[in-house]
Amino acid sequence: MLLFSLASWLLFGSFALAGIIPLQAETLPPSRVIAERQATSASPVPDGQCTNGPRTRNCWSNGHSIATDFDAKAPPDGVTVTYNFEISNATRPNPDGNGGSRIVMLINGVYPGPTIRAKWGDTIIVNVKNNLQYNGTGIHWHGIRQLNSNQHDGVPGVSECPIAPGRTRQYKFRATQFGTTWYHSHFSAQYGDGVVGPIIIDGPATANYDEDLGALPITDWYYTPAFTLNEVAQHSLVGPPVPDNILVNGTHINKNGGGSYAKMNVVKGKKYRIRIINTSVDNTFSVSMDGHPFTVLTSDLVPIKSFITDQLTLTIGQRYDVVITTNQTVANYWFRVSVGTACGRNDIVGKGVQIGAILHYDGAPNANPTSTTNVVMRTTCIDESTSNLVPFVPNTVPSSVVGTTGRMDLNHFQDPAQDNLFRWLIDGTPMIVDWNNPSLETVLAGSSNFPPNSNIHEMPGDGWYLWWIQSVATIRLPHPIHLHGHDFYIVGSGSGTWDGSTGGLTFNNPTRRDTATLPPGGYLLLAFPADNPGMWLMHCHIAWHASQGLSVQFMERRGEIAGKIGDTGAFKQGCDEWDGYWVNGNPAKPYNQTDSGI
Ligand SMILES: *[C@@H]1O[C@H](CO)[C@@H](O)[C@H](O)[C@H]1NC(C)=O
Ligand SMILES: *[C@@H]1O[C@H](CO)[C@@H](O)[C@H](O)[C@H]1NC(C)=O
Ligand SMILES: *[C@@H]1O[C@H](CO)[C@@H](O)[C@H](O)[C@H]1NC(C)=O
Ligand SMILES: *[C@@H]1O[C@H](CO)[C@@H](O)[C@H](O)[C@H]1NC(C)=O
Ligand SMILES: *[C@@H]1O[C@H](CO)[C@@H](O)[C@H](O)[C@H]1NC(C)=O
Ligand SMILES: *[C@@H]1O[C@H](CO)[C@@H](O)[C@H](O)[C@H]1NC(C)=O
Ligand SMILES: [Cu+2]
Repeated sequence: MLLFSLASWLLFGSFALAGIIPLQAETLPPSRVIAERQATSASPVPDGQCTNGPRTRNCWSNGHSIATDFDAKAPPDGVTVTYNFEISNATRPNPDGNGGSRIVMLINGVYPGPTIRAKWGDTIIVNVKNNLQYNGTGIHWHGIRQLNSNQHDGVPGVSECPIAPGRTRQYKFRATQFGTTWYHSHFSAQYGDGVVGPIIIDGPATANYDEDLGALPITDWYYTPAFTLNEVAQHSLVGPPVPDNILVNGTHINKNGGGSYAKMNVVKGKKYRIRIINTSVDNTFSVSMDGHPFTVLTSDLVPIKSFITDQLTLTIGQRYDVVITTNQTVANYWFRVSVGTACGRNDIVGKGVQIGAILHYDGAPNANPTSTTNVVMRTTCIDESTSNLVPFVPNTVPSSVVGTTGRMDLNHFQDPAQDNLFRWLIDGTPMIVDWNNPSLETVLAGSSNFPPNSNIHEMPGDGWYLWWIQSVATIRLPHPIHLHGHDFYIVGSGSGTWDGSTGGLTFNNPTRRDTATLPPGGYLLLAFPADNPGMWLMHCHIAWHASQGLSVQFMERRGEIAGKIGDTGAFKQGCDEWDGYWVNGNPAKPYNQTDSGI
């Protein structure tokens, strides 16, 4: 208690006496709390016992709290949570009520897919059955660390063979971090057809709230199936097709005014947590809530020192958990969404309809809001400033990592001889996986004979690595870069070419997350330690760009991978099933692999 001032002692005296330190983001700087509660690897002091509640969200249980260094300390003991997914195609009306319908691919018949909910430390099992007639599948648990469980990362052609039609695969992994994330198919463009849903891992938080409204996935929506559009995108001279609309939590109005907005129901005088996820295929969004500034708690699965803002920009794959205070007049308020038109388009823009959702106070009429705002909604596609995204538990990247920088040049190529086939290139090659020969299979066989276009980068040692992604492309677009198996630390980013100097780079507690945007025509410097043996993908999360090859894979501590995976029976069975189903270029089959496969 030494570090508490007299004022906070008086304010929170009774809690403090009971050994509980409530965290009030507005009044108590998080830095103080961290001094009080932090457990570091250097000093593994167990956190005090306290119970998580509306006014003590920084607490968790059994010696774990928001200040626990989740890299250094094992997560709490948990239980096993099991979900069963069946993926089927179906013909459904468009969720924005535009009168049309289309073929979709759904998990258990719902869109977005079922929310997976577990607690920090739990083991999650998901049995995935592929009921699709012709497609393989594979589910990736975005942002989940998969520590020593590479074979459950769900990337066809990298960590598994796709799940063949009629077959079931069991994924099993531990929730070593907490917060909000999502899962999606990693089989070609399949998630754009509906195979996507939220994941919530309950844990402590850096600000208090009364109630959790749950996940709010925001996506672009197309009236045409993703596989059809993917072919268009791969041969387009004018860039990818324009999305027809956006959906907030699976619903929206259409440009003619039909359909309905998502509604968040609240009562006056409370604090609510909302978990915003960008599950787009192509669009970046900015979001704002009239009269209700956001207290931001996390960026991706990393708790941050909470800050207040009236607007957030999310590129694909990114998440922000926010708290709003319902301290306004009982009424309806717009949750506004703007599209990042600096990097993409959406047909709903400029049609005279409000884009977004509704915050509905109990007691207000059932009507559209009339609220207004002074916030000028962004149309840019750049990340939130890293100066706002300060991890709650600090980490330091050793500056010596600059000595081992690995450069990757990003470019593109369009081939007139192949019907203008468009490919994104890393160091001259697009990454194209071979579904029948996932790179993990090659490693397990003790071979280095990877298929061409594998774009493998080796991380042999157990230290830190710095990866320098440099755009040398004439098409200058932002790319949301996502890494599997790790969070990365954003040591630097900027426009133009990095000059190799360390001036302006951040080594002391840099922003840590799993998705960050490469600025148009610029560079991104990402550091992470090689502490998770496996084959891990790093790719652009714009689905079209991933299909067009914008990806690499890290081969991390190759010699230890087999030992971490242990029993390879399920892995081998999955490949036997797939090999029995799929031969690319088999004239007897209705479809071929035409893209990167991821
Ligand atoms: C499922 O997809 C196949 C192939 O695209 C199609 O022929 C069939 O009609 C679809 N089934 C439903 C229920 O939409
Ligand atoms: C997957 O299914 C879609 C829709 O039926 C089809 O267009 C695509 O070619 C299929 N892809 C593969 C590789 O089977
Ligand atoms: C989104 O919809 C789901 C399912 O209906 C619901 O549980 C959740 O609370 C909604 N999210 C928000 C933020 O309202
Ligand atoms: C999602 O990300 C994409 C691309 O990064 C972006 O264009 C879109 O505006 C984002 N959507 C939201 C709601 O932030
Ligand atoms: C409402 O709560 C926000 C914090 O979320 C605060 O910034 C604002 O001053 C409050 N407004 C009123 C009228 O109390
Ligand atoms: C798949 O590729 C093979 C070999 O190139 C070709 O004969 C066949 O027609 C293709 N099938 C489809 C559906 O495009
Ligand atoms: Cu991209």
